[in-house]
Order: sequence, then C-alpha cells, then structure tokens
Amino acid sequence: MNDSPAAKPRLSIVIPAMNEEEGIGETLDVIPVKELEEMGYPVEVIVVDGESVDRTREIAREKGARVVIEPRKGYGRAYKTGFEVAQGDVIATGDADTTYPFDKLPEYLRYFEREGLDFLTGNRFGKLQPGAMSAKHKVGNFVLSTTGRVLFLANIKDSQSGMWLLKRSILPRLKLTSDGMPFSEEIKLEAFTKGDLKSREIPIEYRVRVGEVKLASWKDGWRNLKFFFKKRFGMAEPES
Ligand SMILES: Nc1nc2c(ncn2[C@@H]2O[C@H](COP(=O)(O)OP(=O)(O)O)[C@@H](O)[C@H]2O)c(=O)[nH]1
Ligand SMILES: [Mg+2]
Repeated sequence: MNDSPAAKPRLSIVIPAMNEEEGIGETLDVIPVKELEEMGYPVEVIVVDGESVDRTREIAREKGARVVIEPRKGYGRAYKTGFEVAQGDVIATGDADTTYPFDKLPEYLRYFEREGLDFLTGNRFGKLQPGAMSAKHKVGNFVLSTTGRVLFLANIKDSQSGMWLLKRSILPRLKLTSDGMPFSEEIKLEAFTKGDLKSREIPIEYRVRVGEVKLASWKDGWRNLKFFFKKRFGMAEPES
C-alpha cells in the first residue's frame, strides 16, 4: 500500500555548524517542514555541531533539531557523521549561516523527484544576492571550478557549493575521503563521474552570511585546489 507509513520516503536535513549562534536559528526557522511533510516527506533535521562554544546547540535544540556532537574537526568530517546518523531516503544539506535557501527545498525536492535524480547540487552563481560573495571568493571559486571541470570533464559550474540533495542509498558508492572543505568538491565529483548516477546542477540563491566565516580563504582555497589533483591522480585517501 502506497499510503502506509513504511512506504513514505523520508527527508533528513543535515547542517554542519560550528559557533553559528547568529545564524542557526534563522537557518532552521526558514525550513518549510509542514510543506515538506504535506509532500509526503516526514522531516528530521540534524545539526552536526563541532563543539561550539557559543549557544549554537541550545538554539538548534530549541528549534526542534536533533543535535549530534562531532568533536573531530572539519566540514567534511561533520557531514560524514551526519550522513551516518541520517535515516532519510533523501538527504538535503546546507550551511548554518543563513546563506542557502532552505525555504526553497520543496521546489528542489519536486525537481529531484520529477527528474528521478540521485544527486542535485546548487549553483550559487545562478542567483547570487548582492554582497553574498566577495570578489576574491568569486575568482577563487572560478579557478577551483574550472580546474575541476578540466581535470574531471564534469559539468559542474560551482564546485564549492554546500547545498545538495541526494538519495541516501548512493552514499556507499561514493568514495568520500576528505574531512575538510574539499569534501564539497569531492562529493560532487564522486556523484557526477559515476555514469549510472543521475546528477544535476541547478541555479540557487546565495544570500549574505551572518556570523563569522570558518573558511580560511587562502589556506582552504589552496587546499581545495591541491585536492582536485590528488583526487584526479588517485592519491586521496580517507582522512578518518
Ligand atoms: N561541525 C562542524 N561544522 C563546521 C566546521 N567547519 C565549518 N563548519 C560549518 O560548515 C559550514 C560551512 O562553513 P563556512 O564558514 O560557512 O564556509 P563557506 O560557506 O565556504 O564560507 C558552516 O555552517 C560552518 O559552521 C567544523 O569543523 N565542524
Ligand atoms: Mg557558509
């Protein structure tokens, strides 16, 4: 029976957060849980907290999220842990800093369903809001995304975007080695270079950040660039 609870797909929203007390509340508030549930997706929201020393966890719990604490450092490590505990058939992701349009999830999810996708990533350059990305980051992202496209022949315009929708069932197929910021390019490369997976990129809004940025522009930019080459030449090994 289609309408039995067991047959319903479920959605897990996984959000990494480290000292995001300024942004976590609004990030969670804009998730249209009711609308998603009406679409037939019971929602669980998981905040993977990197031992925040501010009120991030408290606020996340107040808003009804499940907080998972991951003391091991890194953006990629946080996602690996979030994906391990997520129960949803579909997983959606994004930062805890108000930049990604979680309010648009129903639209993205409908597209994901309609197209029968396995993986969907948002291209922030499609609808960049004024002031959302510095000129330095635009250039950096262009260099990184071009490098990725040349090395992997994958048609990804925004290799560093942090909003994805994916079927949980594809995760065992993806070789996710990075614990750091390169996790973002790695998950896309893994999804886009598997011929039998249906992966797409669509334009999404990208909004002004609140709170302090965790990315170290030059250090992480360089790391992310090197990671493309490591990955291309088979030298990326699991970091944890
Ligand atoms: N749990 C956890 N979250 C992290 C860590 N580093 C970054 N984040 C979170 O990952 C997201 C992306 O980081 P952010 O500073 O926004 O990077 P940017 O969007 O690339 O500039 C934010 O929600 C951060 O709070 C970490 O070491 N652990
Ligand atoms: Mg961010």
